[in-house]
Amino acid sequence: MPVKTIEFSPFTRLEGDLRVTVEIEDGHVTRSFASGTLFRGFESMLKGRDPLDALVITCRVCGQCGLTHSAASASAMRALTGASMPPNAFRASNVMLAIEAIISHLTHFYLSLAPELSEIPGDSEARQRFRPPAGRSFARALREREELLGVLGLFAGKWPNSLAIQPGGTTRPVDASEIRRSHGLLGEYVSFVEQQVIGCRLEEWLAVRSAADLEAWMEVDSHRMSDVGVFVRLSRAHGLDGIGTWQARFISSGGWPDCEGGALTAPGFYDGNPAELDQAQISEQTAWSWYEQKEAGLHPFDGETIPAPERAEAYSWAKAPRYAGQPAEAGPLARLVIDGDRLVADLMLKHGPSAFVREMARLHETMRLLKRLGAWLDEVEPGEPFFTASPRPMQGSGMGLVEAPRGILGHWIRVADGKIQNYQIITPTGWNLSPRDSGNRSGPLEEALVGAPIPDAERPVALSYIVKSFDPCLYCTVH
Ligand code: NFE
Repeated sequence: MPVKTIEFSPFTRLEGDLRVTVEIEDGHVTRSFASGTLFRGFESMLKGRDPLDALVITCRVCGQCGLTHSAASASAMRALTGASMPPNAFRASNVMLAIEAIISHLTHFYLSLAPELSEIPGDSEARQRFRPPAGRSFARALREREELLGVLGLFAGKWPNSLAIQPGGTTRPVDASEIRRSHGLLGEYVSFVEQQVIGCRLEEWLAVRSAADLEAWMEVDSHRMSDVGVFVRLSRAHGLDGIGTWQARFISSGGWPDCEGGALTAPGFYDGNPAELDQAQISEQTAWSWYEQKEAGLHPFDGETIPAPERAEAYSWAKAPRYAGQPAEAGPLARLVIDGDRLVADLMLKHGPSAFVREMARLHETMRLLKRLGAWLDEVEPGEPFFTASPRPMQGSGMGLVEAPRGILGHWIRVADGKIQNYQIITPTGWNLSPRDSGNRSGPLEEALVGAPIPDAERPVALSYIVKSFDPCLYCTVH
């Protein structure tokens, strides 16, 4: 059989400019290439500026995860100056970052993945629920976002492009009545999730701890007829549990840190076994990217962003992040595997890191975060400080690692004489949609696509499910 090449671009307009090219032989993908096709140059525009400008500029890298960029930038500057945040700032940041993740996860589900499921021929249930704009689940999910955005309004002042997160803490202290109001709004949102998304109480969902528990959960009518229930049924019927796997190497910086040095999810690197994360092992390569090439990968403190659009062998504006020279996957699946979450670990054992398990991890994490949000709200102490004045960053370097909705996000800053000398950003989708490196190793998505069944090149649904399971954001990736 001859090799057939198909190319998709733009893939989704929701999350930036992505082109995916696959070669198909005997109805299966044999090679794939993921390209970020739009360069913007955030790292270049930061050079020479006041370090605090980075807070204002980097939160605009993306409309979906801007608070997380602020948090990474603020954390890098704290590392540089030795500043600290009061306990309330940890709690308030976690409230904001958790809401950003929940909104991102469910927006992805309802605006990106579910519309794809609604196109499955002959499934009227999926169509009536998920097809935009009139699908009943789709329409309600969009409306209900307002409740959580209301809590963000109280904690962040506005969203997106909020400046609430600063090196010294958060700039919008909340009082007791605002916390009560936040509980009310959160309660409304949780009711929606319990009624429509999972068809049961959050606690009941969180008691699902294995693939066998999930089977039992699916036996109950209200569960099976919830949006997650319908997703599980469709995934099984249409093979999402058997596509999109790869070697399963994961990275996480640990998400939602507390003031005692712990975090809601543990940091680590997983390559069959969990290991400690050593940030010194992170580098970026540009062998196949439209940038000037350095032989070895550069650690981001020494990273360079010098566009070289004339390089004929290159195919992406994304660089290739590597951990100890290896590609690694970021995101809810990575976080929960590294954290030892029982449901996700068991699903991985049964189905591998497939499109189904990747999406299940995202939905499961949404429930975990919703449950934790109420506790963080209770831990905020009105009247206590949210902010400590911190020195201006004048000299030195700092790194901020944060878990964004799509996984590990790093900002690295070097400052001399009060001006930014170098600023480098590595985003989660940068890890996931990495192009090849100098050893010709593909990134996680490129590997996950190999082997995908494409019986009909006019309708390559498997390809779409696999790409979407990574919830890619190309705005972030290329920045
Ligand atoms: Ni543009 Fe982002 C998240 C970051 S993606 S959404 O999550 O950083 O890589």
